Formats: sequence, structure tokens, C-alpha cells
Amino acid sequence: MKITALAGGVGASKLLYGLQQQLTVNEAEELTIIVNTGDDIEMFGLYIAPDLDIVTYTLAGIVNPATGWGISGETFACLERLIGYEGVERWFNLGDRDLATHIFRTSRMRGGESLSMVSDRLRRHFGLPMRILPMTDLHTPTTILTKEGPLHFQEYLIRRRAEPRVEGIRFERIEEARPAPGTVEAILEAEAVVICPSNPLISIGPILAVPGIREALLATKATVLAISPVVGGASLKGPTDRMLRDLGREVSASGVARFYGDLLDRYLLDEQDHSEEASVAALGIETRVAKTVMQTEADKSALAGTVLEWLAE
Ligand code: FO1
Repeated sequence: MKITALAGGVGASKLLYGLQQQLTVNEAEELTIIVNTGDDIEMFGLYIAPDLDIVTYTLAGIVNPATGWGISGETFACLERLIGYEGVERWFNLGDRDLATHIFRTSRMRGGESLSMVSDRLRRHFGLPMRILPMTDLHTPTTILTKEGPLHFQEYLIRRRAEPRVEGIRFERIEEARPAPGTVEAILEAEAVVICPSNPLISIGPILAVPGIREALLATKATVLAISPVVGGASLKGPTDRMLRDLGREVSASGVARFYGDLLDRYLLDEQDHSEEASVAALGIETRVAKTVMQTEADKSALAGTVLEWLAE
């Protein structure tokens, strides 16, 4: 089955890892992952693409299992030396091995290659059979509008620990962005589109905001299935719940289904949220419940198995 997944970082990667366990190499060649690049940031002259790296490192089996980002067994000698220099602060932890990826990416991009091209080089370097595509090749950083003023998403999340109240979200230059090569085709030609359990506002939201992507999702004959990132009224990872609340949105599994609205054919909720099935079904979306909280490798594989079985019906 040709599957296209829309993905953010850590939450999405858990499901994608499960899919990798469930699929043969030949089947995985039919999987395309479209990744959020709104989190991308330039730092120390380097282009850093956290969600692309999280997805790639996870599927390559080298991600730091304790954090879900960065490389396992990482050291920080370079960063420790950097922060000794005047005016350099430590708030974004760039490890020595991880820096190699950012140096490679940045040097290739300075040489004229697109983010898509470099992402594909990295994917091939790790011998991964699936396609990993950025949503767009244009740098369209997500700005969080807060009481303290506008902050780059990483500054809001990491430096300010998601503390300032969110007043709005802006995807910079998004109206100029074009979907990255292969993304629209991957949606139109898929048999299934899986929206991973990522933050709808700042992980999936930027992907949907790239002109042409939402239109492709509405036009595709693929079954569009989302997995709720909200369980029992709270997000499993990151500040999704707080951001939804700050923006006056309902913090529930069914609230996220309403956010996606007519894009969805099917919605998978956690078993804790079974009482919300009826309100999602009332939107004309088929529902099912499963254990969506992924703590162990077995949980990831089981959830991916549930998704694949439902799609095969
Ligand atoms: N997340 C943190 O919580 N603290 C960090 O210092 C940090 C550094 C970092 C460096 C490279 C990278 O690819 C990701 C990194 N992340 C870090 C994760 C990242 O900020 C977010 O989790 C994602 O952008 C959201 O998906």
C-alpha cells in the first residue's frame, strides 16, 4: 500500500518507527514522509532542521532514546567550548555528532543544493528505504506571538520553556512557499495518508499551510487517517495542550478532529477517550479507539499495526 505520512518530530517518529517495524523493506519503499520544517532554525551560521533529523535519526536507529531527539551517546565538547566565547549562551543543545549533520547540510545548501536534496542524501546515507521529504524547500520559520513579543518556535519551546502565553502563531513567508518536489504527488497518488500524532498547530499546521498541500489532501482519493495527539485532555509530548488552551481551542481528542475537519476520513482516539467517539462520528469521520500512548517498542509497533490493519479493510 502506498502510504504518505505527515509528521512533526518526536511523537510522529514513534509511530513511524512502529511502521518501520511492521513493513518489509519493499513495503517501506512505498512510504513517503512529509516533515514539518517550521521548527527549522539558523544558529551559529548552520541550518538546523530538527524534525527532519528526529525522523531520520529515529528510523536510522541512532536517536537518543531518553530525549527522542539528538544522537545517542552524544557529547557536547564543541558547544561547551562555544559557550566560553563572549555572548554565546547555551540553550539549544547541539551535540558533537549532531553538528556533523548540520555542517554537512549547510555546506551542501551553500553549494546550491535544496533542503530536499540534502535530506535525501542523509536518508540514503543511513540506508533508509522510505522517502523523507521536507514540506517545502523555503525556510518558513514558525513564530510564536507571545506577551513578551514574537519568538522563534525553538526560542519559545526551549529557551523560554513554553512559558509565555501564546497569542498567535505565524508561519513566516508561507504564502511564498511551494510544496517540496514530490510532496503533492505523494499525497495525490497515495492510497492512505496518515497524519501522525503531532501537535496540530505547530507541527502539522505548517505543513497544511504550504499552498497546495491542503488542496492535495482534499483532492486525493486516499483514505486520510489521523491519530489523536491528545489523550485524556492533555498532550503526550510538548506544549500542545497549553498552546491550544492559550488560543482558546478545546483541549481534547475531538477538538483536534474538529481542527482537521473535512480533511479526515478516519480518526483514531485513545481508549481513554472512547466517550468522544460519537462527537467525532457526528462530523462524518469514522472512528476507532486503541491504545495510542507509545512508551515501549511493542507499543509503537502495535499502534502501527492497528493503523495498517484498519487501512487494509
Ligand atoms: N529539544 C530540547 O528540549 N532541548 C534542546 O536543547 C534541543 C536541541 C535540539 C538540537 C537539535 C535537534 O534536531 C533538536 C533539538 N531539540 C531540543 C528538539 C526540538 O527542539 C523539538 O523537539 C522539535 O523541534 C519539536 O519537534
